[in-house]
Amino acid sequence: MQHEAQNEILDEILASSSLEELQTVKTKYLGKNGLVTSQLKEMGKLSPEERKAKGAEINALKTSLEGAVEARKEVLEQAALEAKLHSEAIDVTLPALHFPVGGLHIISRILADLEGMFGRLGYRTVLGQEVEDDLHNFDALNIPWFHPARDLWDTFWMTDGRLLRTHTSPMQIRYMLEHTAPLRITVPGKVYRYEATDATHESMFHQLEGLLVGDNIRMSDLKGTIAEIARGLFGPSTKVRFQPSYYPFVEPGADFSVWWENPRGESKWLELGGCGMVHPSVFRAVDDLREALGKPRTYEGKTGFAFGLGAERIAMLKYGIPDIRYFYQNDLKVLGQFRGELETLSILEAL
Ligand code: YSA
Repeated sequence: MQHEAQNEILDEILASSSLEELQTVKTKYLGKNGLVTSQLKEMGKLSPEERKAKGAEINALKTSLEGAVEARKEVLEQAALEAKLHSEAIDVTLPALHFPVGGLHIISRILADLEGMFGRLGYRTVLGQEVEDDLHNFDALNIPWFHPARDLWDTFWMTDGRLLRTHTSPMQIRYMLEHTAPLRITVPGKVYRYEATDATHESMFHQLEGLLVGDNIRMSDLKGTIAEIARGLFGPSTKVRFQPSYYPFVEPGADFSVWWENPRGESKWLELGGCGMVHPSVFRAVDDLREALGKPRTYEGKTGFAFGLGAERIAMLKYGIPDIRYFYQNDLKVLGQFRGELETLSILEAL
């Protein structure tokens, strides 16, 4: 082959700009049907002397082309590697991506705090059901169907006669049906009221019920417990006030409030919940139901106290939140200010 033609092939090899292109050129000249191979096939027609000379010439061409292909391959592979490294380079000076991190809702945190405080006083957390019946939500709590006190709890009734619990108190009955005294429980959870919403009232909110039953339990035990929890929530100098109040399932009954001062200089008594000494009629109703279930009557002669706290009211008080509706409008600008660490407390699984 003439020198010029050989140089042209070498130029073609050098001009290939990718490994694929190089492979095409290689096949064209060195492949099975390539130029070099076809020249080798032609050699059969030559005389022995010519064959020798031609053979040497073709082999030299072949070696030179193979060398050039190999050299070009190395160059292209290196370039491909560099391009890949470049494209994958990490620029550590770029601003970091922002991944928003979630947190516990403020009400979940209040309930978790309460669970911790009552837990240290020996209370066990139990969960009730949100869909309740007349018997547990009202009748067994000394609120028969004709009792005017039913008006205190505007109720969402379901078409099958059941209702959305209006308070966490039905769990008092359910727990006493299954357990005997002495007992101390708290029941956190959602409750529902068919009422118009305003700055301090929602139609769905959270309560924490408490029940302690034993022997010789007195009103002073109740007052001490509530005062202890209020100070745990709002600080050691918190003032707590009890005022007589009426709940059919306690006698005597009371509402309790804490003295609330905010940075704007406003201050007032803010009601947190209701409480009282468990009414003997409630113990009697529980014993009647236990008897009907074939269980011994064990509550006659027992004494105990119960209370129900509003979790939203506590959060409003603690953080100076002026309107209860902020909690469930899900505005992250509001809720994000109260984000807490994730805790694995049993009540959180149910909320
Ligand atoms: C009373 C005596 C006991 O021995 C045991 C429990 C109770 C509490 C009773 N079951 C009850 O539900 N009382 S209550 O209707 O006055 O509600 C208790 C607390 O829930 C209130 O003090 C208030 O803090 C909160 N609350 C009531 N209605 C609310 C509300 N919070 C937000 N929105 C509403 N609509």
